[in-house]
Amino acid sequence: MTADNRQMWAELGIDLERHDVLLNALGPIYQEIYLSQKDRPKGMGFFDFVVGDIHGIRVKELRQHAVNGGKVVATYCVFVPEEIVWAAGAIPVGLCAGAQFSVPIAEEVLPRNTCALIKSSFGFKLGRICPYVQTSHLIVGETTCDGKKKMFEILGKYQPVYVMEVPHKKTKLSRELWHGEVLAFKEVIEKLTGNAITADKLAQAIKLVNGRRQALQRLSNLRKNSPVPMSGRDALLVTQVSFYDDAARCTQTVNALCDELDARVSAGQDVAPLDAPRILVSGSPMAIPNWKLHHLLETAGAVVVCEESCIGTRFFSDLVPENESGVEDQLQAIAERYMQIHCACFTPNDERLDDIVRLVREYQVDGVVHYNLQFCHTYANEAVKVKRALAEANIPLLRIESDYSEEDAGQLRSRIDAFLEIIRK
Ligand code: BJ8
Repeated sequence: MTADNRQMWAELGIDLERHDVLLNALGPIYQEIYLSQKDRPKGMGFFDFVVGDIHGIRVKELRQHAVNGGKVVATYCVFVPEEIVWAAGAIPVGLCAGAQFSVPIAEEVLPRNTCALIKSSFGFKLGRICPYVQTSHLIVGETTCDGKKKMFEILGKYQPVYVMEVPHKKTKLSRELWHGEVLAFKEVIEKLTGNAITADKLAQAIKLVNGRRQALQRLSNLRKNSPVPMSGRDALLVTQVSFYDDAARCTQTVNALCDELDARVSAGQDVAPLDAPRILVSGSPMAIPNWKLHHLLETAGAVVVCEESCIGTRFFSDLVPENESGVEDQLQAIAERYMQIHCACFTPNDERLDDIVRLVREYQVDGVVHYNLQFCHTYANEAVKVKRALAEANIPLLRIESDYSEEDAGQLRSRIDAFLEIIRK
């Protein structure tokens, strides 16, 4: 914790006392979950460094961007089309909302029976403990679920918030609505930055974001190998960091990591015994530093090989076509690409069921763990259909509902042990 950083946080209005408690708690947790792993790829060193200075270097870069007249746009959902933000010369940053630390602060205002992701993100603002929130000029919310959309109304009292309307069906009418939302968002960002979004700028931005998606796809594909060349925890961390790191640098570091993993695969180097149960985690996203489930699974002897989630395949699976030439067609292509995200806020959302079964086959998965945050009604209800689909395909399933606290860790561990026992038979 440098004096330099402390001064920056003070200037950003951070509650330094609270913030110290948060950072001091993060170190030992990271040591236990990440640094204690054996035979990690060397390329993970970069991500360890980023987490080690989680509120330092990147925040400085964003502030420098602001000093140079640029804007920072914060988001909470993979539905917000970041290409538009980049194309206007602004920087998008996916806000972390995975810490229990900020939950009690949020509960001073929000109902307790709200999902942890919503409470955590709101608590970071209310408690003034996140320098990314403090650095951002605009927070972009969305109407994906009721809890989020009502929280954004309250958040708007503390910081400028713009909310995009994400439709809840995938009909022609809904797609038209979403297309209109994407057009409106372009105007909002142009007004915020004072920069016009041209076809050239948009083409560059599409390429930039696609490049990062392709790097993450490459990483994900490497996890299809048996033996698997990296742990699920490490893969989760890489995706989490990619939400707020610079996109070009992220593409570079992830590709460098993949080069190393290629060599590991050729050498047959593993991170888990060949007979370790291969797990697909599906459901609610896990914002940084929510590493609980992966840690429990992998310390119980399993290895997580894929996440059907917004910190997994839903984030990077689809690219925006790069062959459109005018702004209008590019925006249409962007809108279409985002409508391929199969979030449980949609009804019906059977494409997600197909995805899960397909991913089980592609990643040689032995069992699925369906994860939903407590009080998340969309994922909890959709789990009923996931259960049916997996039963039909004869794929073992464990349903887990949890929050960010450690209170249920013992109980979860017992359930995970029992599930792995069944898979091993
Ligand atoms: S596209 S998954 S990132 S909305 S867990 S806040 S749904 S009550 S996070 Fe999500 Fe976008 Fe969908 Fe992905 Fe509400 Fe559920 Fe909480 Fe959720």
